[in-house]
Amino acid sequence: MRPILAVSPFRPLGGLALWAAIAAATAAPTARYDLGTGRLSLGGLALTGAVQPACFDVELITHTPDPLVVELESAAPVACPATPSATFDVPTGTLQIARVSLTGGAQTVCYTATLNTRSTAPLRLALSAATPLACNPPEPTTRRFKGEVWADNWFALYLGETLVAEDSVPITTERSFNAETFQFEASYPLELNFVLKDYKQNDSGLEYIGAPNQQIGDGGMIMQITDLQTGKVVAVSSSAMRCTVLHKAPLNPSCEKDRNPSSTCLFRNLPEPAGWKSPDLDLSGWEAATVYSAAEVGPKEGYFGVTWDPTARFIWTSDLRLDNTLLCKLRVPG
Ligand SMILES: [Ca+2]
Ligand SMILES: [Ca+2]
Repeated sequence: MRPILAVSPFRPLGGLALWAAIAAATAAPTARYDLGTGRLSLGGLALTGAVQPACFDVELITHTPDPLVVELESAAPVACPATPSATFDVPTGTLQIARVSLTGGAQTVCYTATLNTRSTAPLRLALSAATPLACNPPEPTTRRFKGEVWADNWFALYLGETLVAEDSVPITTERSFNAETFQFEASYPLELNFVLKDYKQNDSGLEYIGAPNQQIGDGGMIMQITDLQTGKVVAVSSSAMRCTVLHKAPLNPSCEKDRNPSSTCLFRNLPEPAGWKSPDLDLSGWEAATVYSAAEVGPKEGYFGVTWDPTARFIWTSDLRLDNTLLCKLRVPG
């Protein structure tokens, strides 16, 4: 089925209310015509030629297939984007759609389209021209985000494969408790990939070796990501994160007070799985992050300087003490 059909008599619109009803535009420049339902959705139509530009999201419904006549079903005012996907020129009564995708057929087809007004009550449009286009998806919109992370003892955050932030205190520091606040540019979806490390003096998994307080240290992490365009927290640490353990020690916790724990404590240390930062990674072998209370983690310096969203929780894998190096992933659809 071709979307277009005949050149229809041109007839400009009369009243401001009607132009306003049809003029429209949104930030995502995509118009869609669904063959199955006959709906033409203009996610961004700008009114031009008026004293003041006005923008709307518009929904039109097909009336007859030949020539294609559509009627305005709804129109909602929206903010005017810099480059609207569709424009309605008030003096000429011409509706131009930069890109309309035809769905509901065997395959999606895209066109640029021009429609002329046919009648005013209810508003009807007849498609007078359409040019096939490649169906390229719209460019993702880049936004600015703020990240806040408190880790016992160290973290690195990758956005996909790209390092975004790293704990400023090296993991070789025995007592390192600090929060990091940082900003980064990204577009949804966000693929958050964390490396988390609890401090250990060596592969024994112990800290303060040889001192009276020689012990098995524990971990913990809390984080939140804020979309600075909306001011909303869009990601937090929770059981929605999926994690896997790379370094675990001691496997025999009874070695904790041994005089030579570096010899007697057993450990397991796995390499990072190939491609673990990929959004397509099979997470079936990864565990859901375990949520811990503040009392269990015992947050220290840095944690108290951040206003945490109530949904942000302390997480780690299932063993706060023996699991020393983790990888954790979270996808934020946006
Ligand atoms: Ca530990
Ligand atoms: Ca620790």
